[in-house]
Amino acid sequence: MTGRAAPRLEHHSLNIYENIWLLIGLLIQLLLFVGVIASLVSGTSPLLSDNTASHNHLAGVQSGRVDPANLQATAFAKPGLYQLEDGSYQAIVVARAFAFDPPFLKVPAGTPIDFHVTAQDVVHGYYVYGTNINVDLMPGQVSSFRTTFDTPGEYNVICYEYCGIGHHNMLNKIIVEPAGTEVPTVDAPSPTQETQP
Ligand SMILES: [Cu+2]
Repeated sequence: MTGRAAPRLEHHSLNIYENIWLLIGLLIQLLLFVGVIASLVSGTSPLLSDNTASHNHLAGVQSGRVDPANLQATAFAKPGLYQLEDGSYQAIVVARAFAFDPPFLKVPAGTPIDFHVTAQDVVHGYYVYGTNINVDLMPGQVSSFRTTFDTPGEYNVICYEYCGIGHHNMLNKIIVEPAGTEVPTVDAPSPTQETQP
């Protein structure tokens, strides 16, 4: 008696496997398509949203970009914490080799704060230790996010992108004061107001 050949799959069952495989591929494509559309509609796509974190227009910022060589003419001329007319807070931060400006930031707890951070010279990072805030800073690109510190205390900020010989010294602090404490703000026109050059 001769050994039986391994059972061969019928032609029609092969077809079924192919169809299942094709269906998986189509589902992945559909998911990607829906994801892209949802991202466009919700405005989470960073290239298409124009500083939507605060829905405020920052002076000198066009499509999320500033001229890093001329920050003096933009909202980044005077970094620090601002309180806007509606009472909300806005933090303006500039990173340059090898320091952050302002050197530390005092903010109140329990209040949403709109951060707008940019780099002046090379790529830096803005990582607030112990939180999920970790933002890449490209020269001239404005990184915006809104956050609320619930727990008062000191939060260390470190540059998270190697930026040169002084990178390890690029430290900063966010001091979160108990809710209701008055914090110093920049005594200057709000950076959301257009300034005449
Ligand atoms: Cu660095």
